[in-house]
Amino acid sequence: MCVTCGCPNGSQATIIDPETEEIQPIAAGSPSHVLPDGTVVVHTHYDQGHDHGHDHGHDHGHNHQHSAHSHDHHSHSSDRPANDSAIPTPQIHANLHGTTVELEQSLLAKNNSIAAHNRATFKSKNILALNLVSSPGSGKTTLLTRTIQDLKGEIPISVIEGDQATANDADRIRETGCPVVQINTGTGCHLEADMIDRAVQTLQPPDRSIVMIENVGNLVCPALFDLGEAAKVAILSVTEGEDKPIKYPHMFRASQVMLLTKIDLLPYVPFQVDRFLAYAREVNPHIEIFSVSAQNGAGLLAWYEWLRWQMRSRRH
Ligand SMILES: Nc1nc2c(ncn2[C@@H]2O[C@H](COP(=O)(O)OP(=O)(O)OP(=O)(O)O)[C@@H](O)[C@H]2O)c(=O)[nH]1
Ligand SMILES: [Zn+2]
Ligand SMILES: [Zn+2]
Ligand SMILES: [Zn+2]
Repeated sequence: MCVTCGCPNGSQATIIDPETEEIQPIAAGSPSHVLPDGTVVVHTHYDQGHDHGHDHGHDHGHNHQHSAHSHDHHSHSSDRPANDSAIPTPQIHANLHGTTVELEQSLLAKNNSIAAHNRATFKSKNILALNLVSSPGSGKTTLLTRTIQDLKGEIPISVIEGDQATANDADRIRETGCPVVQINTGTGCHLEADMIDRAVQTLQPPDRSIVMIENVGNLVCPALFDLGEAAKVAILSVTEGEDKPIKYPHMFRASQVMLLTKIDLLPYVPFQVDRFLAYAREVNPHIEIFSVSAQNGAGLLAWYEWLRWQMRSRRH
């Protein structure tokens, strides 16, 4: 479950290898329970396929029990319709019992430990992993395909594509000849560290390469989840308005780099670059900003220089 928006992500996440067209479920981050003491228990029911009521006997190998836990959800929820079965149970628990804080801590702690494992893997192979975060449609995939083409033969790049559904972006990346896996998060609004772990096992990126992770288009939830990347790279296009950094400060604070994209459209949209830079530095004085157009190539050399410099500083 996403601790920000409460969406029951993870339960339908899949990983797709476009080369083999093999689709596999990603098991972690699945149905979770908040026990009366606030402990969160997360486990997977992939091959169970059953509806997760609380009155079933847990005969499939969990290490927790629900005996102290037989309250009627509906008795608490006078503000909800009686047929609220679509609302995820852990969310109801957290709302009713004020355990949101524990839930957040437990889920993020689990994610962070897998992220640390990913980071160690990347470090041991001198891999630069970048987590591209933005609103939907800011131009992430277009920027990636152009970057891959322009740096071909110089720096090996592979891509982990995150979207709720379809393999469209992975197909676009694959056309450039770049190794790619697609992660479909189903109802989920962001990628999590365990998904990256699985994707890296499939991709097997070479030493001294770049792994670009295109996160699900969403300026809120991906800010919370460390994937083990070296840096989050926020992407904002000039059609979105210059005040996004102050409206979504967490995302811009969590990012070390920002690309202002689609600058070829500046003559046609009311976007004040100076004001945008001031807002961005207000929320994150250290953020590095590159203004680019993946369409006409403006500004891309500075972005490539940054990537080269990051790769050089990784050598040991
Ligand atoms: N004018 C202009 N259009 C661009 C540029 N970059 C991307 N676009 C267009 O913006 C639209 C969205 O681009 P994508 O690359 O699919 O954006 P995305 O961030 O990958 O989208 P999601 O994966 O759906 O979040 C497409 O129509 C692109 O052609 C650019 O630099 N200039
Ligand atoms: Zn969310
Ligand atoms: Zn429960
Ligand atoms: Zn995309």
